[in-house]
Amino acid sequence: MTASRRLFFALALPEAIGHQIIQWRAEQFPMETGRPVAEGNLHLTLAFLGEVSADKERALINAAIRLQQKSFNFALDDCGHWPGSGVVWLGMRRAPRGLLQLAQWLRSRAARNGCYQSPLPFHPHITLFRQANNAVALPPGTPGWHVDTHGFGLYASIYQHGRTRYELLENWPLASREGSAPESL
Ligand code: 3AM
Repeated sequence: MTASRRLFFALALPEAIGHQIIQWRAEQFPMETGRPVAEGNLHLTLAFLGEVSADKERALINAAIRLQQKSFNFALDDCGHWPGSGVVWLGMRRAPRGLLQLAQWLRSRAARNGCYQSPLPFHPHITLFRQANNAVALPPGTPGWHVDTHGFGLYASIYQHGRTRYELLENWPLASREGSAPESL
């Protein structure tokens, strides 16, 4: 019997943008802000699934395969601090409908498969720091990175040797938009 794994659905960031975000973070925030998220771990969570058995994981993969959702894009033009959870995040002032639909769909499939879903509204974000428990001076703006999203993935969160790393287990493309430019990332 395979042990359960801690899973979540997420969007990865294009490597070049991840790199720019890390540079910008180093320029804009003092070291003592909190525990910085490693470049390779930057992601936008769509649905957190918790500890999932192998059977449930298969059911969720089979559901994700059938998803019909068009690709979308967004600008990372917002930044904030949630003192309660100690998270400093990068996000967007206006989330595109495609992103909200995708997250809603995955969350409802997760709930149907018995994965507890938080009743809090979905606020799409990329965590930059954790354990940011003191006041944080936020930068006046962000460079507004433009992200084209063409797919999403299922990730396992693995805690090993005092570190968390995320392993991509499966990924799925999103359908191209009518008249959209070919993949540019
Ligand atoms: O990086 P963010 O915050 O977007 O916070 C965790 C991370 O997302 C979130 O799942 C992602 C991968 O670990 N997460 C962890 N535990 C959670 C929980 N109990 C959770 N989200 C909701 N409920």
